[in-house]
Amino acid sequence: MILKYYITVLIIALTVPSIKGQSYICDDTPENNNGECECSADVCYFKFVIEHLQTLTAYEKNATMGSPGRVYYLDNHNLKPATKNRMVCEDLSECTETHTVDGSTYRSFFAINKRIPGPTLIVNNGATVVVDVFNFLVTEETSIHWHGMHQRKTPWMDGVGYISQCPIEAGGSFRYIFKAEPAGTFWYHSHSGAQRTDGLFGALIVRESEIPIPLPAFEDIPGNHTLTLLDWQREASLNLFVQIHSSLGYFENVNVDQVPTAANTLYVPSCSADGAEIGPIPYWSGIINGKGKYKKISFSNIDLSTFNVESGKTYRFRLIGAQGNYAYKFSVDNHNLTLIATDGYFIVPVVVDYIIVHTGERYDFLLSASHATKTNFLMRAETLEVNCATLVRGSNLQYNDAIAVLTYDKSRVDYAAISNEYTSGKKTCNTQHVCKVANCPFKNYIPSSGFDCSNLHVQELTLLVPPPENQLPKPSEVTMESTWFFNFGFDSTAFTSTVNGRNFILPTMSLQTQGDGGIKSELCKDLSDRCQPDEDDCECVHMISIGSNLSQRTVRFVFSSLNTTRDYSFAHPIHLHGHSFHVVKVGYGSYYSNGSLKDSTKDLTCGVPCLKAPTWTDGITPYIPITNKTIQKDTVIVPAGGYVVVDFIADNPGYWFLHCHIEPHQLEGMALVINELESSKILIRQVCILVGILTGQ
Ligand SMILES: *[C@@H]1O[C@H](CO)[C@@H](O)[C@H](O)[C@H]1NC(C)=O
Ligand SMILES: *[C@@H]1O[C@H](CO)[C@@H](O)[C@H](O)[C@H]1NC(C)=O
Ligand SMILES: *[C@@H]1O[C@H](CO)[C@@H](O)[C@H](O)[C@H]1NC(C)=O
Ligand SMILES: *[C@@H]1O[C@H](CO)[C@@H](O)[C@H](O)[C@H]1NC(C)=O
Ligand SMILES: *[C@@H]1O[C@H](CO)[C@@H](O)[C@H](O)[C@H]1NC(C)=O
Ligand SMILES: *[C@@H]1O[C@H](CO)[C@@H](O)[C@H](O)[C@H]1NC(C)=O
Ligand SMILES: *[C@@H]1O[C@H](CO)[C@@H](O)[C@H](O)[C@H]1NC(C)=O
Ligand SMILES: [Cu+2]
Repeated sequence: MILKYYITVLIIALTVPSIKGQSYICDDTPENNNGECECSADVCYFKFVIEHLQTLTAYEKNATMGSPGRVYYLDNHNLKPATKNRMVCEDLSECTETHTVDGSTYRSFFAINKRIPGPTLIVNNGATVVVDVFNFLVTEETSIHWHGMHQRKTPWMDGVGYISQCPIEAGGSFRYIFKAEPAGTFWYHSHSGAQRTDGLFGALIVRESEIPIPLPAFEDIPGNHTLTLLDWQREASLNLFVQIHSSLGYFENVNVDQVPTAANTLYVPSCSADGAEIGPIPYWSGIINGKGKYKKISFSNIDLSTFNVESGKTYRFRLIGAQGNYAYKFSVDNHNLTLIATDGYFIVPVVVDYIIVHTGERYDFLLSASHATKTNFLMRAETLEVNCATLVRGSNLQYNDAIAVLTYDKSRVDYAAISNEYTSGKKTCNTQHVCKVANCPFKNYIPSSGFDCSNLHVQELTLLVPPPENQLPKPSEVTMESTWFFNFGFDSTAFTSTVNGRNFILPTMSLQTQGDGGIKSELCKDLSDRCQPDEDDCECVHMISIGSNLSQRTVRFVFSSLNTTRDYSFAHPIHLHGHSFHVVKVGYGSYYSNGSLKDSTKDLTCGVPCLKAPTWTDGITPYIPITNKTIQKDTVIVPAGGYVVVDFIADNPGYWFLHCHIEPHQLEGMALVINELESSKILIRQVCILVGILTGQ
């Protein structure tokens, strides 16, 4: 057994040439760097160069660190230099691309190969993906997580700093090697600090070996029709997070825009239709594939991402939720969306008007380009925000969106037409024409809203391709011993983000590669009680172990968002690394007739405050059926006041991160580690070191 592992690793290591002299599909040289890296080989080599750049700035292509750049702004869709005093980059073609981002906000971002977001990697199902990451940041460490990849037999390639690897220090490099599995729409992003929200991410598309027959024929051009959604902030994350935790905001009246000057008006949350809180970081702007429009910038002075189609054809589009904070409700003016996949699994197609995408989730849809005359259409990702007091999306919120252009005319985007469409072309949703919304994070909208979630909740979508019966979890195997409850909330003493009352802190060394032997004192494991009964401080390395006696057996996680101590509630998108779980049940709280949440679910019980794992209220493990159509995902929204039950088979040894994908929540401690099948730990550790030696890491 051990020998088999060593031989496998040895073969991998020996077949992978060294970094030096490697020729890559993609790197940061201009000729290789068009933002789309497609590879159809069995082994695909990519190179990522990570550095800090400034928006609206051009740099010399051969500039060394510290060289000046030149600041530009958009004027009637042309870049105009804002600084006269710098002689560099007079000729834009001599320089790096100028990233206008939201057309307004001058700030730093993380670039991969000088891009925001990073390149779209496209590989075949089952390919070996090799990515050499060079950290050219001045001070910060980084790591890259391959969101949704199962990393079977390679848990140390999962890219979570201090959990699956030592982070890549400034100036350092690291080679990721993993198998592209499963197939579908995935993405990669930094799992160090909040770098992801500053642009350190990109799409990872794994082409299916075959498209299931029941789907209609469609064009699948992932390099052209993948949309990453990101809510964009005025400041880089570091400033932002410092501000959230300070009583005084640092905003001054900068000429770009009027911003609130009174600190206490800065972080007033908005709500979703069920009255649950959204925020607290106020919405600034949104970008799709790195481009968007800050609301105060005119349509003549922006550059939007553009997606080309030809009339008469049907296309596959892929939506990737890369947001830091806000869920988006996505639609395309004058077009229906046929939802066909989520998180890498085809579903029985459903036709909808809107798809809600929270951070970490992916949705694929088909779009029929059926129009003959009109050529420019808006693609909109709107926040779910309404005013908390009225539950109506008032005028103060109506521009809280991220937009892009769908065009039938390759030759040009008509920004004047788009400007007009922005205000007049939006879908009409009312009691006469009710708009269908997929993936609602609550039970439903009220009928008068014109929106309807019925039969389109995530647990109501069904798999198109049934997995073999022997790969399905077995509900009859589920007992108290194989069920874990995780309440995501703000019930710690300091009302910060926790799971079961515990603020997760990173261990001092990487669990996967160094083992947990040295950090026993930092661990908290007993979920039946407060983590430190005698102290207020509940920070710890929160880890639970799925013991080897559950190997190949069904494990159940119950994610909840119970609001027990404060008069507010929150929907959390929860992501588990290393698995695609089956969403067997979603439970909701109770609601008033105005749609607002009345109370949390009564199916679960926890203390007040909830500082430990909840339990089933009646003390009995419910039998929850599963079928071979039950949806599979790796990220799922837990409704405010409700819960989600997910089942999976414990068959992937490793230390897997489980966390809320809202970045400030995750960083404050709404996270924990799953040590799956502990028995393989020592084996994995040795193999890991061996890989390191052989690949020169
Ligand atoms: C590269 O740098 C040199 C000076 O080091 C400069 O003369 C040259 O113009 C630069 N080339 C480009 C393409 O920016
Ligand atoms: C993708 O878009 C580019 C730019 O619009 C276009 O040149 C290319 O032909 C498109 N690819 C396919 C396969 O249609
Ligand atoms: C969208 O779907 C609805 C209901 O199936 C249909 O009535 C409508 O014509 C479709 N609209 C477009 C633009 O295809
Ligand atoms: C919704 O209805 C409940 C019960 O009537 C009321 O207490 C609550 O204030 C209402 N919420 C809003 C936002 O109108
Ligand atoms: C899926 O379940 C149905 C109903 O139980 C069964 O008829 C079918 O054979 C199953 N499919 C597979 C692939 O196991
Ligand atoms: C697995 O073993 C642990 C202790 O080694 C025990 O606490 C747990 O109940 C066992 N689980 C099952 C499902 O038997
Ligand atoms: C839970 O949230 C709802 C909606 O915000 C609120 O009405 C209720 O009072 C909260 N419950 C507690 C115990 O705070
Ligand atoms: Cu959260």
